[in-house]
Amino acid sequence: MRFLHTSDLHLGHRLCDRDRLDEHALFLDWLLAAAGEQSADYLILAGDIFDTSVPSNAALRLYYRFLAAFPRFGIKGALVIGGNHDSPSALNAPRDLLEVLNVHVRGVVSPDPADDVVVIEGLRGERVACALVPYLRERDIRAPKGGESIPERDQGIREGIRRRLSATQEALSARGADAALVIAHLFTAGSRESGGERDLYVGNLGHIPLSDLPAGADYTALGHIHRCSWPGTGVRYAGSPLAMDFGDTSPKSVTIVDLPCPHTDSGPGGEKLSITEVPVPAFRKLIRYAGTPEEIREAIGSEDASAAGPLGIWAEAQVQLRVPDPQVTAALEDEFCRKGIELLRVQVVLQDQEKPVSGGPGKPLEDISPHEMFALKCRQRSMEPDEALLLAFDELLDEVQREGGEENPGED
Ligand SMILES: [Mn+2]
Repeated sequence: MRFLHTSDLHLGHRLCDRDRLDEHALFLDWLLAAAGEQSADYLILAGDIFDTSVPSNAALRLYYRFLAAFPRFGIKGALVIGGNHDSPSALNAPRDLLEVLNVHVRGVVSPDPADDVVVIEGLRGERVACALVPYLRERDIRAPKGGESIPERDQGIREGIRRRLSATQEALSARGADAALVIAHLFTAGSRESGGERDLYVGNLGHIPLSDLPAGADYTALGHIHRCSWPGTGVRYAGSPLAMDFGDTSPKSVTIVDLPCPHTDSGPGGEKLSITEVPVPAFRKLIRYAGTPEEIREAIGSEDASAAGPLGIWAEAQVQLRVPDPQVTAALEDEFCRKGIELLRVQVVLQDQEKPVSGGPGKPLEDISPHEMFALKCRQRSMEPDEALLLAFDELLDEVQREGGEENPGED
């Protein structure tokens, strides 16, 4: 059976307060066509469907329009889970309705792990058991305990996740299908993250050793990490299909998976698991220009905005100056504009101090999101925040906001 695996769509995402709906609409159209061309049976959306827990109506409309178009492209259905950015209850709300369209959704884990295993059938009668494991929050996996130290709590969370994933494994084997698939939104220790950096993530709810993932899965489709990567055999992050920030230069793709179904399959992929990448075109280029004003001018001089893609270029400039120059932002904005490049953010770094002194072109403090501010503060300390650190920050922020009941009262 053939799947198209993607994740971290972040529909409704805004960059420097500019909405990216046009980009997402082009991407979803492209995704439908790509799935059709590749003859994918099912789509896997491994979490972070939306960027916020209260997506705009425009973002919701994109999502539903996309799901409703499946029959026109020969797509049989989809497997959708909630990520840390999604509201578990909002994603789950249309669950029964979407079931009619063969779209299986889990915004939050069900009390019984067996209820999160869906068996889908292929044309040749092959049966694939799919375990849907949405992002696990502490309340999903254990009862809160008072008076715990931070390491005790961390330990408790890890054990809770381990228990849940092992129950998922049991539920999968109990189904006795021809093949098994796990879809999860979590942060697992890949080879690059092992070692010293690990301590960085203590307290991170999603940090899970590979050995805790259900071992009986023929393929584990992950979401959460925005760079396409494969921490283990048959375990894969498809990565986000669009760059999420100016610093994200990793190549973007969606993953095609041919899952062998030993008793029945003579179709594509044959007896072996086969994984291929389909590159996602850049509908809009995001570019970070860093250097002195002269260096930046030179770099944009060779840029051809008209060849960049249907939506052109959005740029960020990190300008190095020896002495403060109040005119520099306006002057650069002018030059970018003449090149047809939209300059969304200017950061000035005074070379002696190595500290950016502004958050954006005339941007008031309240327009800077906590995520942006954290990244800005890291850079002020000459540390480029990597994705793992930003994810950990987002999770902590999410936790703090939920505990404080600041966002979405009544959200569960
Ligand atoms: Mn994400």
